Amino acid sequence: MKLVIHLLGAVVLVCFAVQTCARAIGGTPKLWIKDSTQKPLQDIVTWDENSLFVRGERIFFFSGEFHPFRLPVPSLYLDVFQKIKALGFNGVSFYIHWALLEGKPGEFSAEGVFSLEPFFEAATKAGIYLLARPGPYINAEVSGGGFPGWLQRVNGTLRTRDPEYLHATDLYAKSVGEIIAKAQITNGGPIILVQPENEYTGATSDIHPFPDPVYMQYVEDQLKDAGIIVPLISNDASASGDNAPGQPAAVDIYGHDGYPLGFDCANPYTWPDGDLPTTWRSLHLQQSPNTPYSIVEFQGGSFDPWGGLGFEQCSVLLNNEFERVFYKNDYSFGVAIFNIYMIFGGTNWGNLGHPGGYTSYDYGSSITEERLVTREKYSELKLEANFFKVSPAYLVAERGYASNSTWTSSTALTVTPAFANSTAFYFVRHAAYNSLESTSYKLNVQTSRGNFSVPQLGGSLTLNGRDSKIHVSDYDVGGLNILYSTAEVFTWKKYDSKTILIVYGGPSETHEIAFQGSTATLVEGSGPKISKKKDYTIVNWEVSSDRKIVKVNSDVFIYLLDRNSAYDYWVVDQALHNASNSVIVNAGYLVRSATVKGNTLALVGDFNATTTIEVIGGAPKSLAKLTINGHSTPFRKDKLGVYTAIVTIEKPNINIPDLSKLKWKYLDSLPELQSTYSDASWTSADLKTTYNTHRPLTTPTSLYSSDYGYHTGTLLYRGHFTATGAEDTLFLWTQGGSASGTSAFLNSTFLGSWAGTDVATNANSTFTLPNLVAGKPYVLTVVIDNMGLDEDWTVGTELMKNPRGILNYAVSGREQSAIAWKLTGNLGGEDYADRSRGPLNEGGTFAERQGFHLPGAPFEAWEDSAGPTAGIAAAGIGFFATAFELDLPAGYDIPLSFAFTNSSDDASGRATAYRAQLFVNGWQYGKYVHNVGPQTRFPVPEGILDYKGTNYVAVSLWALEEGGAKVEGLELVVDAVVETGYGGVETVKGDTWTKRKGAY
Ligand code: IPT
Repeated sequence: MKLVIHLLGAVVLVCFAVQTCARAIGGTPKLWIKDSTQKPLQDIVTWDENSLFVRGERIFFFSGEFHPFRLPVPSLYLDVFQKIKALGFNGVSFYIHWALLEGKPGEFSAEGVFSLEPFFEAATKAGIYLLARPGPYINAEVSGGGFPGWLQRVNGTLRTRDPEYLHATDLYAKSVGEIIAKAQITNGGPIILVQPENEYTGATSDIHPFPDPVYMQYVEDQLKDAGIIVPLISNDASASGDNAPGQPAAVDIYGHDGYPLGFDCANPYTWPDGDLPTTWRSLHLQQSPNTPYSIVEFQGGSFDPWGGLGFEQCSVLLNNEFERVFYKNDYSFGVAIFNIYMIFGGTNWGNLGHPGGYTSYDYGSSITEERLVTREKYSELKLEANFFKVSPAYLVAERGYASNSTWTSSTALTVTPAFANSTAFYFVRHAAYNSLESTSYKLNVQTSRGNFSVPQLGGSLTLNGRDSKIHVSDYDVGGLNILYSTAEVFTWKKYDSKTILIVYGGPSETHEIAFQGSTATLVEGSGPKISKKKDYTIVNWEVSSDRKIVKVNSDVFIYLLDRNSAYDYWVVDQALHNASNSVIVNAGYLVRSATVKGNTLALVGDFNATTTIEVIGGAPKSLAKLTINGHSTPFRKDKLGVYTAIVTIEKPNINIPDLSKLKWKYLDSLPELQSTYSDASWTSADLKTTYNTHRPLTTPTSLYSSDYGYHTGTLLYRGHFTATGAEDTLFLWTQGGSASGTSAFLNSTFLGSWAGTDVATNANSTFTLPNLVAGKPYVLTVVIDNMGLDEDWTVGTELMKNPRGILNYAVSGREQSAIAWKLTGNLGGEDYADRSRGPLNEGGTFAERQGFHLPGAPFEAWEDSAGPTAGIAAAGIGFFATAFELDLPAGYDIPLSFAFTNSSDDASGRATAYRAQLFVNGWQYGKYVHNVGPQTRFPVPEGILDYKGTNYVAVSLWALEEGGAKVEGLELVVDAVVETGYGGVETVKGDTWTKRKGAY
């Protein structure tokens, strides 16, 4: 329970579980002011009170959050987009991380892996619309919440109208605004929405007025001045109505977010009472009745802090059941712009994260950090999104009231109906949303053929524990009226020759569907009761894994599936934004694309096992050729006109090096401890005042690293003094953020360390000094781990300005001013050396300053070593490097990870304190804190690893204890082997090593 409090500020915590948080963080909910509709500035993306329109076509913007900066392999963007599109989504929302693009004030650069155009191109290729969220503040569990470290020097309150702050944002806003503007749909690009700021919702009481309309308007004008004309949408942190149309500094479309189950993955089966939102629809009608109901971030997983429980556990808390209950509740409110945060989390490589998180940003999302689609929540989401793709009535339906008595026979259930002309949707859940009961019920449907209590042919419906269902009545399936269906609709499609409808239910449930067809026969499977009424037919069955197909009239086929089987079905559009000729296939792991050309059908997909493929609909009339991932595949046609083929998987030979058997080289990475080391080139910490307006100095000169341009990674300080002999102890107050550590040395003597804990953001340490000789010069060396800069969620707290470095110090018997300090972080500070990997990737250790983590480093000349498992024998920092070849077979997706062994807790339960950084071809792809955890396995994507070439891997090992430390084990592991139709992952070419001028 220790976890989240310090992450976002206590104010936010109130809201984690309560929907009444509007009052806590946003003040009184704002009411809508009449006549507040804003006019679009272009005519391609428009909206009404129900939904967006793109080129006049009404759409449900169904989207997932995916941050390009958390996957620095541009050739993999399309892979992720295709996996999102395959869910039945049409959108992606993305943040832009300012700190990566303007490392030095006045120098904006979005090149190489930071260039956004490849992201836009891949989205276009996949048929994905984008919602761009450039901040300037983004939160997002990134360093500074997106703010570059140099904002610690701004004399003005962040996220307010203070001119110095506003001015600081100008170059970024203009530059990034123009990049976004070029990619708007009006210019042929994928961007259809832009969000200014992010959750501009919470402030300390001294910020007046709040929300500050002058500030918000400034941010909106920056975007508009850069040429942005697509609608602006907000992301209020609660349904408070801030900046809604009619309010000051209004956006075009009001949106808010919601994380109803919070971020405590410790108890993944606990759904606290009252956590299900119930008032959002009515608040929407008060706050923004003329805009589509928009949830711009809805919980798709959770972050996890240092010392947390790991993301698998978060994926259990926010699992498929969570999606069924909470997302369906959102649909009952008529959500029409819906963004799941995150759909693919990715990786906090290269120090881009904040101190409240570790390297992985898997988030427990539908798509794993390894880009796998194996979690059940991915499949569940596919069932939901596909339903809305074929249910246009949903968007225009009038929302009814939630009731415990009108629509079912059980008061244990709450049903929220929605009506569009005759079509009705019934969103059913347990009244106690977290109930584990299995509740039997009959549903009261109102249809064009009368009112029925269903099922009519016997049995009853069941809502089994944490579940929610969408029943329909008078639902149009290409001209066939479905009078009602208690089974949920996955998809339907009317082809020239036949119509396919696929419905599903949970295991062993009874379901009933009634339709107005004249004949109905069972053409596959067994069991259903079929009963012909006057002018309609009823089918009633018990769900099992044995598929049933009912043929209605001569050309409609209704597939009755169990949910697990439905997971294997894919609806693949052939056109980018048009579902009119989509192909329905039953194909297992993943289908990326389907293309019909003449009599050929080409399928592209991924297979993790030998799979029987069925083309249910959309194949050419007389299929002559079927290709799967480019290979012509034999097929047969069955009596229903379904084409069947088999993809046989042969697991390839995969040769992965045993890292413990490689030749490693070793270099001392704390040469500062040697008497011959010169820090002449280090930065003198000579500022008598700080630029930091948040924390006054308690030292004679500033020791705040950001005052000197060092904002990332390990920091080092050197304190010179001439002894009087009276010195006994050294007191240090150091701050690096959660899980940070500190080690101190006098000359080459180890004084001690603060090993760090998950929650401590700073530490007071007192070290005993050896006897010093009067008149002799000494030097203190202090190493501090900067875990990233804090976020700035609550305006006015200025938490982003929490300094890093030494906050205070004392050498007993001496004035503070007797110590003359120098410091360093990454070489060059804001004039960072490696432009290709950006301003945050490297920190201040010797090996990093020299660039020895980069491929091409002269490591062959270093000492032979058995590698990180050999370790180092005393406190200090060692640097181990090796190189190996990979030659992995083409045609497979083979995600790899570096796994540290951690079973070394000694008998007292105490883990040796050490920290390691993993560099893969120059990219920092892991920060391992052995004594804090939880992450031990670090996925590294293809493209960072060269799967057909030489890979340079380095591990820095900082031992914080007297006796040094050894990495217990380090292995390269294969996370999965998936045959894939996705080709052409290009290895990212980052800068290689050259001797760095002036490196010290
Ligand atoms: C919301 C932020 O908008 C988003 O950037 C991210 O930090 C997310 O939370 C948590 O992962 S803030 C909301 C929890 C109040």
